[in-house]
Amino acid sequence: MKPEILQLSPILIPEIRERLEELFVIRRYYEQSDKAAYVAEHGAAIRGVITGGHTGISQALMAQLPQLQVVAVNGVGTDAVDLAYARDRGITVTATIGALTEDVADLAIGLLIGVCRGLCTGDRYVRSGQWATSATPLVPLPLARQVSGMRIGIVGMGRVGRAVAVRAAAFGCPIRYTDLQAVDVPYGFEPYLEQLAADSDALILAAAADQGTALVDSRVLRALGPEGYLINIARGKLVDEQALVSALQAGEIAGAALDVFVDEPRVPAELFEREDIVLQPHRASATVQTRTRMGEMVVASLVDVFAGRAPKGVVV
Ligand code: 8YV
Repeated sequence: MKPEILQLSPILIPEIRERLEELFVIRRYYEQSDKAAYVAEHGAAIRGVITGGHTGISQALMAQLPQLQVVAVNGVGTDAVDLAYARDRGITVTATIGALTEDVADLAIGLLIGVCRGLCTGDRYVRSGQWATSATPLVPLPLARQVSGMRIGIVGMGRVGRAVAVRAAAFGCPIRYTDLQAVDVPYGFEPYLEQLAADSDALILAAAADQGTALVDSRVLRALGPEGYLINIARGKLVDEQALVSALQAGEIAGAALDVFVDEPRVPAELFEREDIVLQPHRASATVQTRTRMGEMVVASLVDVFAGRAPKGVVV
């Protein structure tokens, strides 16, 4: 009998979907309008869960799955999984560690360039026909901010933080970082985030959000200052979003580029009209290549656990 899997978020790669269908009975929770009734009907037989990094799984849902052996996170963040509860119940939690590092770092740099060079503003300007009809087409938009050589502050020097640093270094950017402690990297460690912000032209958030606290508050934003940019490719909850909106409105920082938000897919409406902002719908890992690798790791985790083998990427 094929093991039954509750799938909490979609997988977009057809080959991975086919493989999952071959190996398991897939119960698509995310497609159900009456989720409680669906779990009441199928919960007792579920042995595995597939979820996304942002979606995670609550203790309440795990509690309705008495045979649950494994939660395979199709992502690297496990802040939305109740890990303590999973550990107590002996449920294995895996993540696609290492699979998405390069893509997330690529997008961090893309966002940095995007906001500093006003790429989305320029795109809108051309598409809307404003350039063609401008009285001064040779000076179409205000001058942008140079990226090469910017002082970059990285928050979280894990896999993604390091990959961001390598890329930023190639742009001739001096790099400093903060983390819980100094790690073995050729960049300067700054224990205080506020100080790092004060010493940076752009702050790039690449930290895990397991503590659930908003590290970037109004003080950090003020320290970043009116010439400073905030880039977030980690988790929305690392930032006090209202403080960010206020800081932008007051001109306390120069701009922000965000792939993640506190209450996705809801984004503060005050951000929509601003030209000093670049917004993305949480898609830093969303390339065919990376999502294929991630999907393969999810399949392997489930197969390994059901075969009694230790899977890769075990978090708990
Ligand atoms: C994914 C993420 O978008 O890895 C994470 O923690 O948030 C993202 O890479 C997500 O997990 C896709 O399901």
